[in-house]
Amino acid sequence: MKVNVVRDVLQRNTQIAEENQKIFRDYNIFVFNVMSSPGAGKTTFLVQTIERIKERFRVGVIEGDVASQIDAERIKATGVPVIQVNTGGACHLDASMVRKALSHLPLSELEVVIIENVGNLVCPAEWKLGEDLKVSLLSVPEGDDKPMKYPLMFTESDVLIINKIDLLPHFNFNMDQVEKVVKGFNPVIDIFKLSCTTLEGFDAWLKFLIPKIEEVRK
Ligand SMILES: Nc1nc2c(ncn2[C@@H]2O[C@H](COP(=O)(O)OP(=O)(O)O)[C@@H](O)[C@H]2O)c(=O)[nH]1
Ligand SMILES: [Mg+2]
Repeated sequence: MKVNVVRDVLQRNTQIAEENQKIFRDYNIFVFNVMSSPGAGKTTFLVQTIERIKERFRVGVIEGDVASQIDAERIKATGVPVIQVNTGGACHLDASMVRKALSHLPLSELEVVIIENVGNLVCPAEWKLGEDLKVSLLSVPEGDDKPMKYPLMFTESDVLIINKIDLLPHFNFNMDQVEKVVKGFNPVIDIFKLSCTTLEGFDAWLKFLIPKIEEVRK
């Protein structure tokens, strides 16, 4: 009855995620969960986003990783509170890990919580955390076939960031095809093409994000 056990675990996770969502609403905190394969640029994307919104909103971060404090240290350098969650092998964060991390964040002082999920293009897609927005990153060097090979991540996400567009001249990456395939799975997904290094395209992401945070603050 292995299949049923997996289903029950996911159902229990969804319950805890709904409770997390209630906590976020009680505190008027906007939450987004950033997912991608390792190295697509999640931490760099978080740092660049935080640097551009931290004067306007009070931000906290939950960093998910199998091991180490490396990413938490990078986030700490921006000056915002960060909690590192080490999953000890699990390939994704689940809602109860997020709940535990919340007890270490100063929720009454925050307006935004950003969650960096464990680097993996498969597992995190299935696990709700209670977030308002699921953001997936795909970077140019990973290849334009990834949405076709790992469709769930792209069907579950509200936003797709196509990162490292500064590297387009060096890779055979068919942008039109990626957009067409992803919109085919998920017609309502918002797609932003940007570089976290040159910051080309970054403003469009911020113009999308800031009103979403303000909406929850009302
Ligand atoms: N050229 C280029 N490199 C990037 C960009 N974004 C991130 N990187 C680099 O990609 C590597 C992995 O980034 P990181 O943020 O650690 O990815 P994560 O594992 O998804 O958190 C680092 O060497 C970053 O400097 C980008 O837009 N362009
Ligand atoms: Mg990272």
